[in-house]
Amino acid sequence: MLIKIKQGWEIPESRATPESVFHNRRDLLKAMGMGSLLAVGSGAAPALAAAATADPDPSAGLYPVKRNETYTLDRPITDEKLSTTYNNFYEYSDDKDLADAAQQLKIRPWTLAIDGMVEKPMTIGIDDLLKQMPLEERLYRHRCVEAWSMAVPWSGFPLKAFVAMAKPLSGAKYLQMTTFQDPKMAPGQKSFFYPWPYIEGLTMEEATNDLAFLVTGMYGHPVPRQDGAPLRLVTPWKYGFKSIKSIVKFSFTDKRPVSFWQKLQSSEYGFWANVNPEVPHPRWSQATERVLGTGERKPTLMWNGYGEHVAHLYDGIKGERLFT
Ligand SMILES: Nc1nc2c(c(=O)[nH]1)N[C@H]1C(S)=C(S)[C@@H](COP(=O)(O)O)O[C@H]1N2
Ligand SMILES: [Mo]
Repeated sequence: MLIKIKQGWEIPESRATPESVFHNRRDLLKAMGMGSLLAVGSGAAPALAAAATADPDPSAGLYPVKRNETYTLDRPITDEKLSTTYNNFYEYSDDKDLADAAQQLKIRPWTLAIDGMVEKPMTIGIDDLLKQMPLEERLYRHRCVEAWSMAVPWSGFPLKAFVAMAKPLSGAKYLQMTTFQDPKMAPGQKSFFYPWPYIEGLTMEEATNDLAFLVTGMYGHPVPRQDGAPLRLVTPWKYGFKSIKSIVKFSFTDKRPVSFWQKLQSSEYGFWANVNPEVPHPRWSQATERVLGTGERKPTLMWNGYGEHVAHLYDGIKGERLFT
């Protein structure tokens, strides 16, 4: 068998991911015959079988929901077929083409834990939560740190409505969110290379900003597994990796969370990760973005175009890496 190790300059733009350094390392391990140590990916056949048998989503009857017209786009909505087949979800693959593999994700029963600095820790089932929360649709731009973008009609509810229900104590400064961990239904988690589970965090001011949105649907349907069913975050003024998928735990804390990507590569990924076209990633520019499905490159907007809603959150913060 011929194994070709890709050189950095041979990696096409679509693979200029935050993780391309790690791809190179993986390729090297594979070439050394140590690929089994990595144990990523289940292969296409089992994934397709899982797709055929995935249970239907019991929340389907809730959608479509009424659009909140406050949030408007400067570009067409990305084709649903594209945004649901070009994904980042490392629990399933480090390639974009993971929608079939993600059908292994079992989305019921699905229980959320709320713990840490709250009046009373609790758990709540996703369907009980859906009954209580004010569902609406919002059109948001979605900008990955890899410099591609989409425009998506998400359905869900403001994170601040969830925070109000959770009743955090006044000393809570951050909200830490955690993805499920179960290598049996997420083969990517068999890789010891990544610091599972996926974790993300926001300050309480960010979490209670109007824009922060918990997503349970998209394009008028329940959110598909590959996009983070049954519940994922969307913070459109930040790079996409902040938008943690398939959340199982919300922890209120006075300690700043250290996220998955930060643990892996803190020289490139930090806590804030706000979109700024003038601050390049260490390995590429953030000045423009590839608008998926259009063949077009557009200048990237400061705060991804959401400055009127969020710029003030950062007024008092000096000397921190707000944009990486
Ligand atoms: N649990 C988890 N959440 C995640 C990721 C992931 O690998 N695992 N990838 C992040 C990244 S890098 C991006 S760009 C977005 C992608 O969301 P989408 O596939 O719905 O476009 O999800 C984010 N949330
Ligand atoms: Mo991303």
